[in-house]
Amino acid sequence: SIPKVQKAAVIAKTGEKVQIKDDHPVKQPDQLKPGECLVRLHCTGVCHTDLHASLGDWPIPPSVPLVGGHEGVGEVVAIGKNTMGSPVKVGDRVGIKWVAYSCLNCEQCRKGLEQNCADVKLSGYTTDGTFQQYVQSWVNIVTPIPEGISSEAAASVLCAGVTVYRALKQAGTVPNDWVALPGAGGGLGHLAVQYAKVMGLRVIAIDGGEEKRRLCMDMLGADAWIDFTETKDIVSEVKRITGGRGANAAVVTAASSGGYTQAVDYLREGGTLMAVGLPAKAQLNASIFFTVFKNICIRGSYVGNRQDAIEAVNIAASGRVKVHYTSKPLKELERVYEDLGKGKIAGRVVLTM
Ligand code: 8ID
Ligand code: ZN
Repeated sequence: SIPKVQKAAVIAKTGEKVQIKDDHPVKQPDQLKPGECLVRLHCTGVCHTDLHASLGDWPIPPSVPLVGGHEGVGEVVAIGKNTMGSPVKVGDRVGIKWVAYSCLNCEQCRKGLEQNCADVKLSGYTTDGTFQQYVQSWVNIVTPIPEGISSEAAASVLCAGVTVYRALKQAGTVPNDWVALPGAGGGLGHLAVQYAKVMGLRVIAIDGGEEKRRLCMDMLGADAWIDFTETKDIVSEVKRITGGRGANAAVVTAASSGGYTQAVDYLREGGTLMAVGLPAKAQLNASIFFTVFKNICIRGSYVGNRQDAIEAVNIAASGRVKVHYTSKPLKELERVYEDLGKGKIAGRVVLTM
């Protein structure tokens, strides 16, 4: 009972509006190759990356025509014939993340850098993603979703959660350290606030506007707030909050280069700048002198591997990290992009199918 056609949000060419179709083909079970599966989606988060894909504003262009989306949760409805040793079976609930496929056998995969696999396929970028009712995926790559968390609550953990969880793991902090989070009120950032608290860190949330302040301070338990739209000197504000010493780490999830600008200056000696946000054509501007003199580590962090996904999802399922989301129907996608572009979304939007 797999339908032949489905609802899908399709970008014909980058820079064009998404078209909502109701006659988009569904890959049929007998078309699945060994190792492939078909997932009927319950819902999908909308990441700022999907907006970058639709605009085509990154140095590496997406494949078009494209169905975007990479924060999906649904259930396996078919597995390709002759699939050996599948870790999932029909009926299992699974998540679709940014890394749709990696070979698991190349040097980078063996090192755990599945996102840098030479044959990687990216959901909603180089292969069709989750802005549709049925998505084709791979049994070894989907993320099992435990009980105790709804599909809508789990969806944005698959990209936003995994990404900030891994970046925080790599930030070289110890409990009670201060972490600054530019972008704290957005999709990635609001989960970073919570994973940072789970790791025992003290959080300086940096973002703009009253709604995001309330989210970070009253609902997520950040320790301090800086409004980047009002504060003239963010560096001295971070120093004041940290008793003059500066933050031990910064995890930048801002989708603009502005969020990066002062980080090297407000980090204390030995501090780490984790680059996560991906403003389209920006350069990282940092003082070489102070990067050296203060022993600053600048490090990029790009989504996460299967293990990062399982860890991030399990923490969310334990109830210690909650996605703050608004549900909308798939047909609202274009309007969600407009709001994301204007920085108007606190937390996440999750689309229902
Ligand atoms: O693997 C990765 N590294 C990865 C994974 C997923 C997403 C990277 N990303 C990238 C996205 O492509 C995007 O560029 O991270 C960025 C943030 O994604 P998002 O969290 O989905 O976007 P959002 O919900 O729009 O949140 C961004 C927040 O940044 C704030 C905005 O107000 C918004 O709340 N912000 C901006 I724009 N400029 C700021 C500044 N100068 C700022 N906050 C503080 N200071
Ligand atoms: Zn994403």
